[in-house]
Amino acid sequence: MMEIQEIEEILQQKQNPHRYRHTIGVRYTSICLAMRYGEDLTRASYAGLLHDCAKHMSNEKLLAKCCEHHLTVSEVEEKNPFLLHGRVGAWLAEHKYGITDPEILGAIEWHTTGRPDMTLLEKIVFTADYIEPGRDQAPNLVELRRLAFTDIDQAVCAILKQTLDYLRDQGGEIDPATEVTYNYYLQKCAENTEG
Ligand code: DGI
Ligand code: FE
Ligand code: FE
Repeated sequence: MMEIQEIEEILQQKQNPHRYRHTIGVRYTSICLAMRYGEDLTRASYAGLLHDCAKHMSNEKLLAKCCEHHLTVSEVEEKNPFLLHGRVGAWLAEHKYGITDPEILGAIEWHTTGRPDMTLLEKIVFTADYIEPGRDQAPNLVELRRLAFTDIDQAVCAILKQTLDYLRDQGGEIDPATEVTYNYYLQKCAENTEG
């Protein structure tokens, strides 16, 4: 596994200053959530730092990487290849940055759509990506940031709802993974409040 500092130097070269600041924001927000929920801080640090390590790639390059390395591409992903930056990022994390921990790789792979029954680390990176301090566009950030440190399942659910609302409003094509994940966490949170 490559040292954190070495990965930081590589990503700073590859990413524009805005994206790199987001990357560092997600790294530290993931660490904070790991402190809150009892996840390993080093794993959170690597997963947060590497989550967008394929974000600088063009749509063509993402599709080419998937083809080259035999990574799955769904119909929706073929039409919206930016959705693949998590899967390609997980591949890079393993083969270029030497990450072997499957949970770190999963947190990178699933950070955009989420997936039902995420691991704690996956929920941490998914949430940190949305609430890191540099984010300022999404609605309800004050409430979401509070919720993230109160009940992470509810935070995941609220983030997915806002993402789906945003996509419907903008006419973005909804990946079934996003919808399935939302329904899963909606039901999970309803069960919890029923006691
Ligand atoms: O890579 P980042 O910009 O930091 O964040 P991200 O990986 O969560 O990607 C954010 C974008 O992904 C945001 O514009 C919403 C979009 N997204 C999430 N789920 C879906 C989606 N876009 C489409 N078309 N369909 C989805 O299901
Ligand atoms: Fe991303
Ligand atoms: Fe991100």
